[in-house]
Amino acid sequence: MKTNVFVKNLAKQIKTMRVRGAGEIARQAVEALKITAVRSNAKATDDLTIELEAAAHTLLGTRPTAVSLPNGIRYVMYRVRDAATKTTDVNMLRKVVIRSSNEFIENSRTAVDRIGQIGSKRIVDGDVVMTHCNSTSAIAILRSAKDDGKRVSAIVTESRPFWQGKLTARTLNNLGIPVTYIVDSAMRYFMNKADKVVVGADAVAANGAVINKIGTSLMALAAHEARTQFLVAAETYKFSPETMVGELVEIEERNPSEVLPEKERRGLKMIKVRNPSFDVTPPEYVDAIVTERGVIPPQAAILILQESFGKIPLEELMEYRTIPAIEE
Ligand code: RUB
Repeated sequence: MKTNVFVKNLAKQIKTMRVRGAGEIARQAVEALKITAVRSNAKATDDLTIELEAAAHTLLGTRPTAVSLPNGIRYVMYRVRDAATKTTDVNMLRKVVIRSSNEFIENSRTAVDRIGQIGSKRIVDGDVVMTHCNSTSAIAILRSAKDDGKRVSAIVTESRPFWQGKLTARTLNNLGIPVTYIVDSAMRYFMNKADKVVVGADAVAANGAVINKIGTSLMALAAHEARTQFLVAAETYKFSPETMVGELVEIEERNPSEVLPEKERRGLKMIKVRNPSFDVTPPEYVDAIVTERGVIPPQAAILILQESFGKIPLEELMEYRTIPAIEE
């Protein structure tokens, strides 16, 4: 079964990071499932299901680390599969896709707002908050704290090689939050100027380990050394169910050209460039995870996972998981 053009285009945008950030990837992937259902000419529920499975497969092959992507797809596809056992009316099934997609997207946006409100309670007037990369949820905390009347300022790292720090700095600037913009390697130098660190997450493992932009674990280490509180802002759909059975979250390794352009590498046969996009921060370095359900210690991640996925059979969970990106 071929994937439709809309899904193919979105897959390309995710791979090339024109669409990026764990929450946004999930929302757009789920929206693409909805559009697939709306535009489909399928006359039978089986045919619509096959089209949706093909779209899901293409989207799961885009980027391997953000667990929000398979979790968003699971949210819709479990409901589709369940409905397909109960109806042969293709329009009914289409409605299930539309309803569940809208529900996921709305819940996701509400979750980010809730994280902002909950996380803001952890920020005190005058706090300097260090952040890394570009996380909607981490920014939501700073925005809420400002809205709550607290004077906050931020230290923002560039987040090379993709420079997501520029997006964060610009957004905070536009919110009227003062920013000190630094190179990644200055994070330890500035750590004792920060009262707190707030970062986002691409995935949270069952043991509370946090997977986020490369450099996050260094920031956690520096925070630990300086006794600076290290907070993670993560919606619960970023918690990885596979890690409950000992699976690891795959760390995406991107094209070396993002680090060193090909023309600069030409002829330098002894140089190999590595470009891991994420790293793993062990739970010992995480003080708390701010979720839309409340603030939890990293050790309680397993409880969130059991609550969210405990009733789903393992083989079903394993069916929708990120797969290595397919080069086209
Ligand atoms: C983005 C990144 C963000 C998380 C959380 O990496 O590491 O911190 O995805 O973002 P990339 P959000 O730019 O490689 O996608 O809170 O917006 O979901």
